Amino acid sequence: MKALITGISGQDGSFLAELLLAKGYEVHGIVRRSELENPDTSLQNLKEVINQITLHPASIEAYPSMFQIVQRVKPEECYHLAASSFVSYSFDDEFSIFNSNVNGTHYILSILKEIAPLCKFYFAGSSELFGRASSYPQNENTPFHPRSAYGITKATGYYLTCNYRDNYGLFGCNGIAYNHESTRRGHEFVTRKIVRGAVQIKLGLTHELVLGNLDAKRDWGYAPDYVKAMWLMLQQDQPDDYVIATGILHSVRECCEIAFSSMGLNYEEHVKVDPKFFRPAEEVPLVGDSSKAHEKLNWKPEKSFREMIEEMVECDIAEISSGR
Ligand code: G4F
Repeated sequence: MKALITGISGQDGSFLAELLLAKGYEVHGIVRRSELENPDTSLQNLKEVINQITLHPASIEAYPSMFQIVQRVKPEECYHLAASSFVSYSFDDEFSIFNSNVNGTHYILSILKEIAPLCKFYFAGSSELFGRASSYPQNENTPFHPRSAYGITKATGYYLTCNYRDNYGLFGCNGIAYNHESTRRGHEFVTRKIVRGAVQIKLGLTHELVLGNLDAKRDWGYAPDYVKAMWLMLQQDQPDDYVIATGILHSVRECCEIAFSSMGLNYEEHVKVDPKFFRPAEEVPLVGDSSKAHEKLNWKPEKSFREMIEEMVECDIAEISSGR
């Protein structure tokens, strides 16, 4: 089986590549040319598997190069994970987010339709589709109400995938994944920011961590559990859309408590709050109901929030202590 992964160097892409290799797949990935030029930093997540995969340099916003890659690889499964993924509530740089997230998705769908119509397609949707949600927990029938540029682009990708499925018979699936984290999470996201800050404080490298709203809550899962769900979706007889979530809310404060206390520290002595990191409050919490994935895919999250944060702490202690 041959798979093509866009965004292979990211958190989800790298875990998915490992999963597919373990299942005997031939794995191809698309990366930016600049990443190939700086492999030690940009391809860090792929270091264990770099010699077992084929990387193709391209920008997902460039139709001709994407066309050539799909023509060359002829994938049987395509996982479209590449996106500009930091949620921008201020609509900063909205045009480039739209360009990569909307055009990139549209180009790939159109190319598959033209030259690989039997290729199964996974689109990385997001809980940000629900945005200002009307009810909770959200499931596949909850109306979308995105309220960020990012959320709007993900809603567009979702509908593009549905349309290629309905109108052209493409095997396209949308995964509506809630927040998922790991030792490979980018430093701008709050779990990694907390873990990294706590470890730096423990090691005496800094003395405080500045965060936004400590009472903000999220449904946080473990990224390796979530990539299993992506693969499972493409193994079904029929394409469909699934919410992937734990169904459990935790606060930013709880994350601080776990990370700091695992190293014998009290977060209250080190964490400061700065309103510049605040976002508009959610009246209805974003928490998912993944019963459909449980029933149809036999999928359920395995690692707990506490176990995940403690794993991230251990990893960052090792990384920072070895100078990485
Ligand atoms: O870690 P975050 O920045 O993730 P966010 O915005 O929920 O988005 C992530 O999950 C989405 C759903 O899967 C994805 F679509 C998206 O691509 C991304 O992966 O923020 C989590 C929460 C928010 O409520 C935020 O307001 O943490 C709160 N928070 C509080 N202080 C902070 C901070 N977030 C960040 N990044 N930095 C802070 O200092």
